[in-house]
Amino acid sequence: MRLEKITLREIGMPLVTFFETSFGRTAARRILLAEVRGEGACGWGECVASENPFYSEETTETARHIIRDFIAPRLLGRDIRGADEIHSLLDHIRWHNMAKSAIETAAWDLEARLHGRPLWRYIGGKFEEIPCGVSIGIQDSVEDLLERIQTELDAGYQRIKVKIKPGWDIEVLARVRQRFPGIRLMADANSAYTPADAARLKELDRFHLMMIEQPLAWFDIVDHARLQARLDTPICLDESIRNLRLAEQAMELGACRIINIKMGRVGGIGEARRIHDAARARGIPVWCGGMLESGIGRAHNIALSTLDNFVLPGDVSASKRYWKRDVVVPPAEVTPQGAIRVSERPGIGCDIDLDYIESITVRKEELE
Ligand code: OSB
Ligand code: MG
Repeated sequence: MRLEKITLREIGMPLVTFFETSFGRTAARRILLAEVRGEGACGWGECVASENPFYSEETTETARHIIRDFIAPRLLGRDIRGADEIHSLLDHIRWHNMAKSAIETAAWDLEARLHGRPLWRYIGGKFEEIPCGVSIGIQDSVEDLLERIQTELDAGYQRIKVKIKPGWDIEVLARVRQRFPGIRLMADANSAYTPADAARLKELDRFHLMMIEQPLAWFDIVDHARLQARLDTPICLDESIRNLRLAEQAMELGACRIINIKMGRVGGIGEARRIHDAARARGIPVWCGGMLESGIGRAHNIALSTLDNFVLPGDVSASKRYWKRDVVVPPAEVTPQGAIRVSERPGIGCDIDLDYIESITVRKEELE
């Protein structure tokens, strides 16, 4: 397969409602989309980097720079065996996994389309329907949070994730549990705690959470292992899992009992699948995280979630929770039972609404 052209478009999209984590509030996204052309067809990928370097060091802007100046020159015009080779071809570039993933996932879409097969089948997926959960940000009041949870439960979502941070944790979870005693509930701290908070985190055991996600530092594995030894609640790692080796180390040290896989964070579908396989071999379940994606990144997340160790509901939810109008047709839709049914169409399984994308594009670059 030969990649002939990469078109980068940065689009601006306001969120339907703001999203707040322990590191800040987002009201609108600046999303970098990658269109990769080769062998007479096109594939699409999304860069999940945020506008700011608060979740990871990458931003929409650094990703554009890395793709334009390092990734595109390395890949364009080169004969490659397929998308699966891209990860190793980019190995000399340290980190910048989200920039790499934007191009690698687009190449997977292209390759699946060239074979006339849905991406999820092409990568070896099994589930035709994926279970969906939602991630609910920090709200202005606990009342607002309880109302949001009720809305999502009414929509059918199978598990609720709430964001926590010191001061928005024990009391909040106590009220959530009081109102919703039996729901599948989990909490994501996005690295808001330190090992000195271990006693406070231990108190969360009484809420019978499915897991607590990334309580400690984003670069840390050892302290998570120490914390996991003290907690009954399973720890799920998100930010700390940046490649296969780190995932293996986390599992070997007992730093987590569950892994959140985000293809953007690990550099693409190839590495995401390797982590998935390594976790399965150790009996560690995984689920697919979200990064407030447009329909393109969402479609990739759906495809990844069909691999057979994605046994827990992920953060892949309906487009309409994020966008008034999505960039793909049809947008991601969730059944009243809280599931997304996969598409049998080639590639990521939906049409790209190019007219709409062009209308919200604030910057475009064509690399050949
Ligand atoms: O930690 O999973 C996270 C959004 C942006 C950055 C990090 C995270 C999140 C979410 C939202 O939790 C998941 C989604 O609904 O897309
Ligand atoms: Mg997280």
